[in-house]
Amino acid sequence: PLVIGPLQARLAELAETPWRAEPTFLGEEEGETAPITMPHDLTSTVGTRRDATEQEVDAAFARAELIQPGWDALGGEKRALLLEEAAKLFEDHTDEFLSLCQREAGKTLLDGVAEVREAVDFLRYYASEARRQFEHPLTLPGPTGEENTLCMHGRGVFATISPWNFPLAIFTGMASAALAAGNAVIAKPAEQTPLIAALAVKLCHEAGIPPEALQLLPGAGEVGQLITADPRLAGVAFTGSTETARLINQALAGRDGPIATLIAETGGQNAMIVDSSALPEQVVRDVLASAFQSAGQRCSALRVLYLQDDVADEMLEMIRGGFEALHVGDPALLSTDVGPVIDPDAQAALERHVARRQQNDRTVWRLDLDPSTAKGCFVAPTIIELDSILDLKRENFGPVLHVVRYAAEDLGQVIADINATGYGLTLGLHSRIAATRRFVQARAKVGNFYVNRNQIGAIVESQPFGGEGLSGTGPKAGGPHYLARFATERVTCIDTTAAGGNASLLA
Ligand code: UN1
Repeated sequence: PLVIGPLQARLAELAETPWRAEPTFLGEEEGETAPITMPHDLTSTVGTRRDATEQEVDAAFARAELIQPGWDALGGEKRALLLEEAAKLFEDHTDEFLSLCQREAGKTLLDGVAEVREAVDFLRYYASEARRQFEHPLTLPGPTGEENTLCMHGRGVFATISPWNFPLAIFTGMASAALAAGNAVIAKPAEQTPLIAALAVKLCHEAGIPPEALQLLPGAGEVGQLITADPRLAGVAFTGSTETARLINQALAGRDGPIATLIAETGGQNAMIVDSSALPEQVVRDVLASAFQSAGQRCSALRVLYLQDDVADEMLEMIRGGFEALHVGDPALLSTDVGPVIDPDAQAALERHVARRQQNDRTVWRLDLDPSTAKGCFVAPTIIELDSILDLKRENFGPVLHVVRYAAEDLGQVIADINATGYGLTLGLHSRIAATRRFVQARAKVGNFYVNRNQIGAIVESQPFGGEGLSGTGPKAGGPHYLARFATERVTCIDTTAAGGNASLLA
C-alpha cells in the first residue's frame, strides 16, 4: 500500500493516545461513561466519552449566561482575533485531528485533511465576518437632525448540536459562527464523535476563548433534550437528520423563555441529471466522487442519478468500470477510497435498504468486500436501478447510488419529481447545452446547484452551503448571511436637533 513515511509514523504514535471527552466544567456527580470504538474495527477503542449530567447542563447555562454580555461587548474585532488564533492552533495540531478523524470517524486521510482545512476556513471566514458586521454600527439614512444606527449583538446562549459526519468542520463551523456573533456557546457533539470535538474545544480555549463562553457537553440524545428544554436558550444551530430537527423545533416551541432561533441543516435526496451532451469521462469521475467519497456519508452526496435513456447503457457501463476499481477498506491506507460507515446501526439500515430492493427484483450491483473488513462497519458500495426518485421513502446515508433512466422530453417531469421529494439540498447537472442548464436552474428547488462537476465539497465563502424544505432552514453556512441568524439587531435613533437645541433643558 501507499504510505507517507513520517506521517504514517506519527499517526501510529498518536494511535496510542488515550483520548477522553468530558464536560468543560465537571460537577460533583460522575456522569455515565461510554467507550468510543473505531468504525473500521469495532474491537478497538479510541477513548471514552464522559456524558454531562443534568446538574452539569444546568450549571453550564448559568456560566454561559453570566459571561455572554461581556463576550458580546468585546466586539467583532477582538473576537475575530481569538478565532484566528484558534485557526492557527488547529493547523498546528493537524496530525492529531487526522488521527482522530481516521480512528473515531472512520475517515480516509484525504477526507481528514479536508476536515481540518474546512474547520480552519470556517474560523477565518467567520472572524472576517465578525469584523465586517459586528465591529462598527451601520449608519442608516434618515432626515436631517436624526442619527440612525444599527448594531448587531449576540442573542444570548446558543447551543450547537453537531453531526458525526463532519465531526470537526461542522462542529467548528457552527460553534465559531455563534461565538463570532457574540453568543456564549454550549456545544453538544454527536455521541459517536466527541473526542474530535473535545480537542477542538481545548484548542479554542488555548487560543484565549474563555471556557465559559465555549462549553462542551458530551452525551447522547438525553443531553440534547436537557439542553433544548432549557428556558435560558436563545437559539440552536443543528446539523443532522430532518427528524431530529423536528424534535428540536418542538422542544424549543414547548419551553418558556425567549422565542428561540433554529438554524437547521438537514438531509437530502440529492439527484444528478446527465443528458446525452455530457462528457462521459467527466460524468464517471463526478458520479463516483459525489456518491462514494466519504462512503456516501455527506448530506450533499449524490443519491439518485438520472441518465438520459439514449446514453444510459453506455454511461452505466463506464460508471461500473470506475466503480469496480474502488478500494474499500482501512481508512489509514492511502489506497482506500471508501472507508466504513459510522456504526452498526447505520450499517444495518443500509443493508435493509439494499435487501428490500433486491427482493423487488431491481438490478443491483455490489462490490465484494475484502475479508479484512469483517471487524468493521463496512457496507459494500452498491448501485441500484429505480423507476423514480419517488420510490425512495428516506435518505440512505451511505455508499448506495440509485439510477433512473429518463427520456429527453420528460426533463420537466424529472425536475418535478425531484422537487416532490420535499428535500432541496444539492442537484448536479451534466450537460453542455446552455438552454438545459437554464431550464433546470429555473425550476429546481435546491440550495446548491452544481453544473458539470461533482456535487460535494462546498468551499467556505465561495460556495455557501445549505438547503430548503426538508433540507433545512438556511441561511447558508459559510455565506455572508449566516452570522446574522445568530444575532439580534438593535437600532438606535437619536434626535440630534433636540439635544443641541434644548441644551439648557438638559443641563
Ligand atoms: C453535510 O454533510 O452535512 O459540500 C454537509 C459538502 C460539505 C458539506 C456537507 N461541505 O460536501
